[in-house]
Amino acid sequence: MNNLQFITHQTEKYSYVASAQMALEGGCRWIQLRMKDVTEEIFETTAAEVKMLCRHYGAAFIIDDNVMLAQRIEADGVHLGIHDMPVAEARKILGKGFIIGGTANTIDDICRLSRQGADYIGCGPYRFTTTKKNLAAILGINGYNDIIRQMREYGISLPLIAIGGIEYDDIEILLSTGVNGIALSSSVLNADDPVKEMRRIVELMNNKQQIL
Ligand code: TZP
Ligand code: MG
Repeated sequence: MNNLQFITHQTEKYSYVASAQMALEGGCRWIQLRMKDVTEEIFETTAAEVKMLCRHYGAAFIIDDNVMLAQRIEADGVHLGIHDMPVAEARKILGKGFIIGGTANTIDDICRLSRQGADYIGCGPYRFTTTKKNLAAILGINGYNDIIRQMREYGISLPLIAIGGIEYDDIEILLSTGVNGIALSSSVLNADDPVKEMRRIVELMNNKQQIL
């Protein structure tokens, strides 16, 4: 795994699977399958398809929200939001062999995720995005600076990736705050050529420190 996570999304132009395919083709090696408002059956069929793609490209494959599905189809891990199953409970079910990520917006969220044994933290949103409904408070660069400082004070060294409305031109300044990586979706999918845009981002991230 590495320091760049692509979050699948369905757009007018692309299906969930197509979005993952383009990200992989562009060199991303960490995919989170995020599907909202779909049946368990569709989630599972799509997950099986995206898992095969990830295996083909040698990419890590994690599933949003659904711990039992991640276990059933032998994904590499799961990403859990604030209203999903607690990380500690997911860890009991999945054991140490699965990657478990958790969402945070505040230092309190990060302390909780750290205590519960998360492997990484997705922290955001950096700025407004329409990809996710019910966004938490926007952090901006100052928000990440504060959170990274507080993590150091508390001695928490979990890898933290920034998320939410991130574009290519944001990456350098975001990394300068001390965050370890980024997760993104729409800046790639809205580009004229998503594969090319992902390739550009991958090249930038490959020169940076890798996590996990
Ligand atoms: N959580 C906070 S923002 C977000 C998630 C899942 C979506 C990020 O996608 P985008 O399109 O890069 O803003
Ligand atoms: Mg969730």
